[in-house]
Amino acid sequence: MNQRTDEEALKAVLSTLQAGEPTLIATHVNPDGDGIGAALGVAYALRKWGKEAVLCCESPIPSRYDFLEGIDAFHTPDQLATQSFTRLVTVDCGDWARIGKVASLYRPGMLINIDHHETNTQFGTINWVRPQAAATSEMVAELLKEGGLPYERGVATALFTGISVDTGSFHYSNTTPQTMRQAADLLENGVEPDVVSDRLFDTYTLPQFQLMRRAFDAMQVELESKMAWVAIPFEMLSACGASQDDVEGLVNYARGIEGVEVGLLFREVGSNEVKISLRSRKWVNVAEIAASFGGGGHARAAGATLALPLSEAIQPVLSAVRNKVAETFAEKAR
Ligand SMILES: [Mn+2]
Repeated sequence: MNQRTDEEALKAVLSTLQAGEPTLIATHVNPDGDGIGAALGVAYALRKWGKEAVLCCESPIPSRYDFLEGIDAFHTPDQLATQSFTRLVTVDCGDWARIGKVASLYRPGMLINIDHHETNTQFGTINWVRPQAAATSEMVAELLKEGGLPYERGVATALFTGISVDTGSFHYSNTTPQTMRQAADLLENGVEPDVVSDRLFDTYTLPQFQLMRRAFDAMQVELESKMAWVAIPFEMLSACGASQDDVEGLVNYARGIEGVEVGLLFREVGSNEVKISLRSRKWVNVAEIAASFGGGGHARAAGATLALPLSEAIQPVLSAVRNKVAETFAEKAR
């Protein structure tokens, strides 16, 4: 496969989207604001060009994104089971497995992979992968501009939401001048930043609050290994009436403790399935740790899924993190 430059990839995505129909647009399982915002952005572009766009995600869309225009257009693969598509756009998916059951709707034809994960496996027919982008939504915002489309308030809000989520409200090191310029462009088109941040960062449900209480209590801090971690068994969720989605932000509190370099969260999702989320403060490349367990992500935020019971998943991951922290700081001291 020929390697396109970033600009060539953007142009190829643009001309391919404008040419064909209908197109299935998918984001990853357990979707986040970036995948959702980027998907809504691509759907908006296709509709503006008079093309049919169908949105799909294996998991339900978390209710906190209800305020986004067009959010009801997301289908589950089951709802589309009688259909198939030869054109597919994946957004914010580092590898093919991330779209989960949506894959069953695709008959190989044209696969456009738009993503910003450094670990992206280039699984598309056209791969537009830009690791230096803070968010896939940032890339899609550029795609719209390049395609000559206006940022209507609804789509601007969706894309701003995506950028906001992946930068932790413009906190993280991935926030570049380009990110800010792109966000500013969106703000000029009617985005209400207070509404977005209230929904994303400053509101939690009562079950979510109960879960935070318990998770904080269970958090283990190992300052010698510059790590804090917590395991969320099923029972903890059900006791609080919380959902899997409510677990998402907890790992940031682990990393937030002074002296901690890596925050780590284990989440039991099945009797033989554990998700791990990793966050680092400044030095440790957690994407490498995640990759060693079959996952991926970014240097400061990554994750993986382990086919093990919770009790067996914890020790190997803790060892890997301890080793990586020790190695990173030994190198740094050299
Ligand atoms: Mn993203």
